[in-house]
Amino acid sequence: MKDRLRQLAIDMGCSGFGVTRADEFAGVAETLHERNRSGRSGRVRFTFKDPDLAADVTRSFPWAESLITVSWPYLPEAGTPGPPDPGTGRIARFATEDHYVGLRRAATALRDRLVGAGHRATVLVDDDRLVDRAAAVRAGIAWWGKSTMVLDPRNGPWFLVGSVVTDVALEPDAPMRRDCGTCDACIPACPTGAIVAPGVLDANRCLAHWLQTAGVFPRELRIPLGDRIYGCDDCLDACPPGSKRLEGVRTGVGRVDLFALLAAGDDALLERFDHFYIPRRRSRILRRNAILALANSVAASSADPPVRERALDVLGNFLNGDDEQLRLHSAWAIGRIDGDEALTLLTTRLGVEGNPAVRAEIETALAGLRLTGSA
Ligand code: B12
Ligand code: SF4
Ligand code: SF4
Repeated sequence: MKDRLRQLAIDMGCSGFGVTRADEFAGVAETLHERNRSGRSGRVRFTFKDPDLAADVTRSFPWAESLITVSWPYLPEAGTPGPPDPGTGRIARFATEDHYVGLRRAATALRDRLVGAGHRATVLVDDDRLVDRAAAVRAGIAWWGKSTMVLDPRNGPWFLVGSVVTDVALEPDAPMRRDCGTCDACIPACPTGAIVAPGVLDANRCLAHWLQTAGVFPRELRIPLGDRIYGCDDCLDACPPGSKRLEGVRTGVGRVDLFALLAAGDDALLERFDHFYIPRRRSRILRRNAILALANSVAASSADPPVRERALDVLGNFLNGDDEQLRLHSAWAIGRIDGDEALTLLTTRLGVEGNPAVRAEIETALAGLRLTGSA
């Protein structure tokens, strides 16, 4: 049966297939608890919500005997974003489209095959009840990289992971006998120093974490954010085992017109980016990200004056809008673009702004403009 399941997974497009016993993952609950205690789990919850549950599938599925784990490569389809034209933003490759669709379809086919043969089986993909990467490592389809990504020799880190938990006792595979060796390229490649030690991520410094988290985007991460609006690939781009996979990918995929994004209404926005994980489907998070990315994209380039003016126009509307959080981020963004018009926008708003946090942001932006000589 295992061979037939493997063949089905490969036929459906999976690149890796492995089996592990459904026993508790040693050390994983402790790591999750530690990340919660130290605050390194950041604000996302998922598996961190209940570490003991996430580290042991038998707590959720007392009948579980085996975990079948598959990997789903998303290059070359995911592409590469192409030149950073002013006024455009970029989406990390895992989210240029819903690459989970194929993975879920393959995992569902495995489940259906098991259920059809009279067994119990449930698909677990990005589920709070399983640490996907721990399953991939123990099922022998990947090794744990220092970036905390799991890697395989063919795809490097460029794949998603999913599992099927079942009551069939399948022959387990041996874990892969590989590791990163002396490489540590991902650690200095991270623009914010979020990989604080090999295999240890501080989510509070990770751009991918903040791009899907509500609230005020940390000031010290706003410039390193660059033109990203969702996800970050820097530690993956730097990873030598993945470099072959990056050759010949389509370009221009994942570039987004930020002006169009910021002009879109809530429904259009959430529909277009339906596959993003956005807490409580708040379009405000996407707009916040786009405001910061627009400022960085315009400020970092030799943008034509009309593009700068257009950006300041759009940001000025948000600065004078109803949403105090978008006002706050726009104040920073306008200060980042700089120039006389930026100064006028900020000074005028300060005259009427009632929210203390927004006022403070405007004052900081104005102080920055004075330092650069705009005032
Ligand atoms: C929470 C989460 C996030 C959070 C936190 C990430 C993190 N590192 O924990 C944020 C939002 C930051 C995030 C970002 C991304 N994510 Co995410 N995320 C998850 C989620 C939901 C849970 C992850 C989890 O439980 N982490 C728990 C902690 C404890 O795991 P850990 O840090 O890896 O801990 C282990 C290692 O440290 C290792 N270890 C300990 N000591 C040492 C020492 C050495 C030397 C080494 C090598 C290892 C090692 O053991 C620990 C476990 O015991 C999973 C889906 C799922 N349900 O599993 C997807 C998942 C991990 N994400 C995924 C992806 C694609 C991403 C991004 C690449 C997306 C992007 N382009 O922006 C980034 C990558 C950032 C990064 N460097 O990890 C994929 C990863 C696929 C892969 N090939 O690894 C997953 C598996 C989703 C999926 N189903 O495919 N993610
Ligand atoms: S996803 Fe980006 S910010 Fe997060 S650890 Fe990797 S390189 Fe650093
Ligand atoms: S960049 Fe090097 S150290 Fe980091 S995950 Fe890839 S192979 Fe491992």
